[in-house]
Amino acid sequence: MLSLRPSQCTQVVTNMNNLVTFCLVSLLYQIQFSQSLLTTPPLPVSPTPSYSQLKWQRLEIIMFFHFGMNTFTDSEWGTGEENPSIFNPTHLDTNQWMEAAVEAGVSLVVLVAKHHDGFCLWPTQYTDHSVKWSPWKEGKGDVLKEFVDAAQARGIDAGIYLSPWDRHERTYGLEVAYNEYYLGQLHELLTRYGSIQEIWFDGAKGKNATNMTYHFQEWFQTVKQLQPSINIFSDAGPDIRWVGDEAGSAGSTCWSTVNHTHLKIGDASLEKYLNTGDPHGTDWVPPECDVSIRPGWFWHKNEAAKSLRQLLNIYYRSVGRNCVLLINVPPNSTGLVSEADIIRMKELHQAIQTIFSIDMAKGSETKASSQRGGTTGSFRASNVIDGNEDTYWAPEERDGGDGQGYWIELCRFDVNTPFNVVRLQEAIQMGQRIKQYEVLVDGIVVVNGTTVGHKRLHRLKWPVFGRVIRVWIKESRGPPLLSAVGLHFDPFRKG
Ligand code: FUL
Repeated sequence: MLSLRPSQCTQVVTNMNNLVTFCLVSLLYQIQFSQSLLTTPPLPVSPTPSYSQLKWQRLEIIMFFHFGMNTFTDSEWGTGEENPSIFNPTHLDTNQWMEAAVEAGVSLVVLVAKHHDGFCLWPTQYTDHSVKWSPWKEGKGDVLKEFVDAAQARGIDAGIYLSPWDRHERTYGLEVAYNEYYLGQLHELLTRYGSIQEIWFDGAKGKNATNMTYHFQEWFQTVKQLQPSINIFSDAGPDIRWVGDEAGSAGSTCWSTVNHTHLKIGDASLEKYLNTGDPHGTDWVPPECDVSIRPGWFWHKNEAAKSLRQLLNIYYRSVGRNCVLLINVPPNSTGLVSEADIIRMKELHQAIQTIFSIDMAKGSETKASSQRGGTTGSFRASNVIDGNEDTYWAPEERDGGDGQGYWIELCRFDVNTPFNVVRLQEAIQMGQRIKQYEVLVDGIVVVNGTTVGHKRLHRLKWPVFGRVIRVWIKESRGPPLLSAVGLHFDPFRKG
């Protein structure tokens, strides 16, 4: 008789006889199953993401380009009094910028078309404070057009940042006139350059800035009329929210949901709320973590890129906490991205691939507290290791009713390969549900977590050699739906 300890896998086919029996039984089962009806999917738990939000979330890393007057004046916030004659990038090459994006495996790039100093990188018809009045290409250039064309040539989507705070524009402070001015610029940006996938409304404003009421609702309405599939970013969404800091770090509890009525653009007291979201939130407004590869947002001669180690930490605290990471790589005053920054982005991409291309959960035997539709149905436990984000494990509705929660277990055949990263992913198309969980390896708790969302990465202090991995979901909004459980080895992790 074969006796198995709990930490051993239970389904081992040892000889030919067993194999033949197994095949026959599965064939009979399949015949019977093919005649039965398919189990329906569970109901989603509201709120849920839109198509554009879901597409954006799966990008995971996107890129920001801060380039403009500040690049030439060595500042971060210009005064608005700079002369357009200063803007003269002798080697501007947006194709080279896109190399940085390609090397980083990024497929959405966002350009700062106008920063707080009001200087416009496209030849707007509403002010003379633009590239049209600069020596660059004798005033015939359009940085935004070159940016969008270079992106498109590589299948990369484009986004735009247009600062509401404008220190140059003389109508700033006049409610109707400035709101109309801003709307006029939005029209230019969203009708001249093809499809734009993201737009940034920055709430930043100097302490002594002129008082001004922005008509955000009218602006947002116009944006959606002109670009229906765009995602609008601001402190308050409506599609993407600011994460509440500029360090690229989300809360270790991070909900994609918030209560829209609690939010106000430019209100610094909301930073904590934005950082963690709201389990009772009525609106799906996931966070984006913006951070610069260098200390400043704009290029400065004496600044250098963050180390790979720092960037990896940022990755774990952003993408690994249910966010999209928006990383800024600022072109220099010649109009090129520094080679060192391109190399660093490439290193980051390669490091992420090194860590996550091998999944030690693959091939495990799976079981769960229950499986909606049974072990061969569409919601079986093995969906968490099939490499497909669209399939997921769903427990039975009645499961979890005993107050013990829900669990799923992976039994690894190869215990000689250690892992030090646990990856969990929820099927967020059905709503974000998980509130509290533990991960146990051979009965020992190695992770205590709260939210999961699109992706939750846990870096363990030490490599672990274990056979049975249990994800035990203790609290959730309805039955938890897991689309992935991954086990990886991070060689960059010291410990
Ligand atoms: C902030 C701005 O003030 C910074 O200059 C930068 O553009 C950053 C992304 O947003 O609010």
